[in-house]
Amino acid sequence: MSTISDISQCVVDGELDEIKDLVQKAVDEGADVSEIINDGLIGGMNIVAPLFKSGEMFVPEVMECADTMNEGMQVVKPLMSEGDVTTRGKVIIGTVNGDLHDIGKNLVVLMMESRGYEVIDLGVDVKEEMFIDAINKHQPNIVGMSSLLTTTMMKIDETIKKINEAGIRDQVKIIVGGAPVTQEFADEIGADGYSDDASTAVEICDQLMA
Ligand code: B1M
Repeated sequence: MSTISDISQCVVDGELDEIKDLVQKAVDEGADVSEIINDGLIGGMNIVAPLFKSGEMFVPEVMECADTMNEGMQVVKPLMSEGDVTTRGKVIIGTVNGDLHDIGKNLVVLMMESRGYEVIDLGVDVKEEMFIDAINKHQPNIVGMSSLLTTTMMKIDETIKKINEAGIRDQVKIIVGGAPVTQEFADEIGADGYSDDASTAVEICDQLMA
């Protein structure tokens, strides 16, 4: 097995203690930084994503894989130049106003970053105006909103209405998700995409970007 596939396997296995040495080994062997990132580190997460989707991997394991990928990135980050990672598009994402749940949203962020999206994570309890300010500032292709409470679900609707009122709705595609959110609700409030899991969220983004 090559060092690159060892790196990818190391991410899949979530071997946090081993990844830095392996990435350094690949660097010492003269591997391209882009190859280490895209085929090794991101490659590993690309194996993890469908396993998570099919229920063969669970949240804590996926978190370990992501931590391992991020740890490996620390070695190559200082060596990176423009073009080493292909950017698929820019996404801003947040958990809506009044809602502090971020485990699912963080998984979505992780999967998006692993797929090559530039993600600006606004965090939790993101007020409607903060989404609007972020759209104006970062000019994203996609806006993602997460909600875990039936009470905050309506904040997604309110945020979309405010984005409409601000006259910037046609600048972005909107994807929504979170445990109480359904496809019917997404359609009702005029979102462009909905997903009930992190892997499908990325597939929806790919479709929205096509
Ligand atoms: Co709270 N909580 N919680 N909670 N919490 C729930 C959601 C609840 C269902 C528990 C219950 O009562 N059975 C319930 C909501 C009931 C309802 O509204 N119908 C609830 C409640 C009531 C509350 C509080 C009000 C409790 C209280 O204080 N009385 C309070 C509210 C605080 C607030 O937000 N203002 C509260 C607080 C908390 C903690 C802080 C303790 C903690 C959150 C910690 C954190 O996130 N950092 C917490 C937790 C952990 C949960 C449960 C147990 C787990 C949620 C979770 O992380 N799931 C949850 C019960 C449950 O779901 N079984 C519960 C794992 C995660 C991977 O799944 O978030 O669904 P999920 O994300 C998935 C998909 O939904 C999707 O992809 C993800 C990955 O596959 N997805 C997206 C998510 N966002 C997406 C966005 C997308 C696309 C897909 O596009 C943008």
